[in-house]
Amino acid sequence: MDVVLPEEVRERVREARRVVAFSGAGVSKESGLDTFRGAGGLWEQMRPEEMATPQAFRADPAKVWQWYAWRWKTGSGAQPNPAHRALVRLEAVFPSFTLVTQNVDGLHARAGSRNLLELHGTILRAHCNRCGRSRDMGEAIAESPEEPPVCSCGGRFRPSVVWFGETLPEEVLFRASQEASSCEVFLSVGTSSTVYPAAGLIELAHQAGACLIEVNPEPTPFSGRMDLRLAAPAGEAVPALVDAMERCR
Ligand code: BJW
Ligand code: ZN
Repeated sequence: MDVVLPEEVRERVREARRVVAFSGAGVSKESGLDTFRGAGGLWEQMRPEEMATPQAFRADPAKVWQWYAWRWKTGSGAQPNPAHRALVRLEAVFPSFTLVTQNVDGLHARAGSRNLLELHGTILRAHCNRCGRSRDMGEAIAESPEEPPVCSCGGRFRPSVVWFGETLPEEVLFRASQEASSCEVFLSVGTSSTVYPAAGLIELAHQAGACLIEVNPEPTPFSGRMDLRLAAPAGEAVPALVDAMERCR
């Protein structure tokens, strides 16, 4: 795939010092991981409130633990794809580049992204719901695959992800909001842009006058505000877009 940047976008990319990319589940689709919403998505098989809420964990900890153990296993067998790898290259193109992800799968870090903010936590860690002690998720699953292991304090371990109704890690959200409000180019990749406060970052970048670029085969609530929309899978569109961005610097 070849991407030709419209003149106004090329100008903004050429001048940009601060750039933010914002990613969602669609970026890991071509690594073999399911998205949440849409055809074949995880929420087609079950409702979010059955799995991704503190109430669900209290009601049936074993069911929720087993679902995350399955997701951890699928994720640890997956490999970063060309979209993850192309996003790493942007760190060398702009003086400041921040990757803000909603994904918990750890694939951006495994691809080599370093300036990375994980808004919804990580499935690679677990923590105690009483004392907060943190441990490796793989080790916790190996010790107790069927139900959440019990902590020495009597609490239970849970995946270190952010469920509905829970607040996002304060410092991470603060830094992401600052980057979105001060960037000149904002690239949104593979997210339905429907979950808040994460999706609000697009709004912040828009208010700050950033040039907005979206990569998603399907339209999102923010598509109408984009300066450039690439309706193609991330694994094809992101490497081609990064090539085009590099060419105009
Ligand atoms: C491709 C592709 C390819 C496919 N290439 N693209 C009413 C109004 C407004 C807000 C609320 C409300 N009621 C409740 C809220 C708040 C709530 C919320 O936003 N709800 C909305 C759904 C309405 N938010 C929260 O609860 C947040 N906390 C909070 O607000 O705290 C304050 C508060 C406290 C108490 C009460 C109220 C407020 C927390 C949100 C946590 C989200 N957690 C999850 C689960 C994480 C753990 C896990 O992984 O299991 O995070 S939900 C899930 O959605 C996950 C994702 O990070 C997140 C976003 O999804 P994402 O990444 O966009 O994926 P999809 O599947 O939606 O989209 C994939 C896209 O990829 C699609 O567009 C495809 O087209 C595209 N695609 N193939 C490129 N090859
Ligand atoms: Zn504990």
